[in-house]
Amino acid sequence: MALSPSSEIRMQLGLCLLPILFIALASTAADLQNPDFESPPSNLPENSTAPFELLTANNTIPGWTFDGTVQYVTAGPTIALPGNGHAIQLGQDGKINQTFIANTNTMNYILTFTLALGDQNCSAIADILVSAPDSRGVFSLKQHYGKETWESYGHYLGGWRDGEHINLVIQSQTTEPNPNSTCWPIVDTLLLKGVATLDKGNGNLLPNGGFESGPDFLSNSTEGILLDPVSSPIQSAIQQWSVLGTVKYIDSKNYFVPEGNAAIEFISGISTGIQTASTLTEGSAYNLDFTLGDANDSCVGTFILGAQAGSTVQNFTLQSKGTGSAKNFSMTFKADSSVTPISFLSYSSSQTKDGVFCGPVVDNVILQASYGLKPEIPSKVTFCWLVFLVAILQLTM
Ligand SMILES: *[C@@H]1O[C@H](CO)[C@@H](O)[C@H](O)[C@H]1NC(C)=O
Ligand SMILES: *[C@@H]1O[C@H](CO)[C@@H](O)[C@H](O)[C@H]1NC(C)=O
Ligand SMILES: *[C@@H]1O[C@H](CO)[C@@H](O)[C@H](O)[C@H]1NC(C)=O
Ligand SMILES: *[C@@H]1O[C@H](CO)[C@@H](O)[C@H](O)[C@H]1NC(C)=O
Ligand SMILES: *[C@@H]1O[C@H](CO)[C@@H](O)[C@H](O)[C@H]1NC(C)=O
Ligand SMILES: *[C@@H]1O[C@H](CO)[C@@H](O)[C@H](O)[C@H]1NC(C)=O
Ligand SMILES: *[C@@H]1O[C@H](CO)[C@@H](O)[C@H](O)[C@H]1NC(C)=O
Ligand SMILES: *[C@@H]1O[C@H](CO)[C@@H](O)[C@H](O)[C@H]1NC(C)=O
Ligand SMILES: *[C@@H]1O[C@H](CO)[C@@H](O)[C@H](O)[C@H]1NC(C)=O
Ligand SMILES: [Ca+2]
Repeated sequence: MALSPSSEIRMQLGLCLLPILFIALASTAADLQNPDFESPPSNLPENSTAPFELLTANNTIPGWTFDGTVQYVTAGPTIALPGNGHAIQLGQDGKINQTFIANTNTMNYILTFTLALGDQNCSAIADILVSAPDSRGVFSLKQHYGKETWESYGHYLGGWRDGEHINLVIQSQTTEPNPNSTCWPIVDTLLLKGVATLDKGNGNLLPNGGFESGPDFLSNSTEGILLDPVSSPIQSAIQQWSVLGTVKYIDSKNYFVPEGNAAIEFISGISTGIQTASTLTEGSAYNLDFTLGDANDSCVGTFILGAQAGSTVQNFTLQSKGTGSAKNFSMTFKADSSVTPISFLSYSSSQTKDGVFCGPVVDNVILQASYGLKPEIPSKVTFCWLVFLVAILQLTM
């Protein structure tokens, strides 16, 4: 099933890449202070080599306020961290917080952070609650997907106006009564990314169809970023897509990515997927094009991917050798309602020889009206400037 989209649009898109790149650079967020805890707390015992230092009223963590049982962690033989440096363990009622100021150029904030466990010998694992005004997310390391003892997560934090003071609070949470038999989570390397509200208008009816707008990647990590289930496409770390099961946001630096810098790998087995919705003209025909691939992460097997648009459902298959492959597919459907849900679901469950959970990669999702002829579009230059101006308007709103 070959993809045959208008090459005219492709060319137009190529011409637009420059202004889009500029916008991406313009939308970096207000940074967090001491996001990786490499600036040590004040008044630590001199020359300490202990992996855990309990912080007291005599200590302060640069950039952060803390409360409850909080320990300063130094990576070593027993505790691995992504940057091999320092982190914070949130024990019983442990809590840290920092206030950042939302800035002009961005509307939505996406957080990347890493969780590790200091002790594997426990009957219960405490959760981490990440909260900000009108926003909360609960995470835990109960399920490991990767090969490291830590995992990085992406989380949609919220959207705020210029100048608003946002108090980011991270705290431990458990129902286990005995703190001694609880494994307390360690938090490290927080990255805050601001993204402008996305818009369609580049020949694709789906915003973020290439998954380029998502959480920031850690410079030192080869592990990708986990995205837990999220039912709202608005409150999703991959903007405009809700998540079913757990998916991995993968970067082209460490994985095979079919298009651009990022793609989605469905890792948590059967019924893992992503979903969005588009307002279409009822009764009209549309093409849904996408790339199905493998991430070059030794994930061998038969990948079966179900694509659904409204009531049209079709399965697509890829034989993966796990060495980085991609195939373009296309599905034509008639919109049976104006708001049409569009989803991709995995029907396969895979693990590498090392026990790393893996699966099909989806990227480059393009939804277009199916005229059989090329759609009418303005001249190249006008088209690019329109994309650019719309984006600028969004940024300055
Ligand atoms: C800490 O180490 C420095 C040099 O490494 C040494 O001069 C100092 O006496 C040590 N302090 C303590 C309390 O051991
Ligand atoms: C804080 O430091 C003072 C002086 O070194 C000490 O007397 C006190 O016990 C310390 N407080 C805590 C909570 O560790
Ligand atoms: C990346 O890792 C190297 C070696 O482990 C370390 O020296 C460096 O500080 C790390 N960089 C960051 C940004 O964590
Ligand atoms: C942490 O939150 C408290 C209120 O709960 C606030 O007073 C304090 O300033 C916050 N700390 C930082 C560093 O923002
Ligand atoms: C793990 O916990 C059990 C029961 O509390 C204890 O007997 C054992 O010594 C612990 N092992 C380690 C390595 O701490
Ligand atoms: C937890 O352990 C500490 C020392 O290891 C002990 O003093 C305390 O009583 C224990 N708490 C509970 C609830 O078992
Ligand atoms: C797609 O494949 C799955 C698993 O083999 C099957 O359960 C489902 O019915 C198939 N759907 C279609 C539309 O063929
Ligand atoms: C897959 O990864 C290997 C290194 O692990 C690399 O040499 C190869 O070029 C990659 N293949 C693709 C298609 O990216
Ligand atoms: C899939 O289509 C994209 C354009 O949408 C193209 O750039 C890419 O080369 C195609 N990939 C394959 C494997 O055919
Ligand atoms: Ca992409």
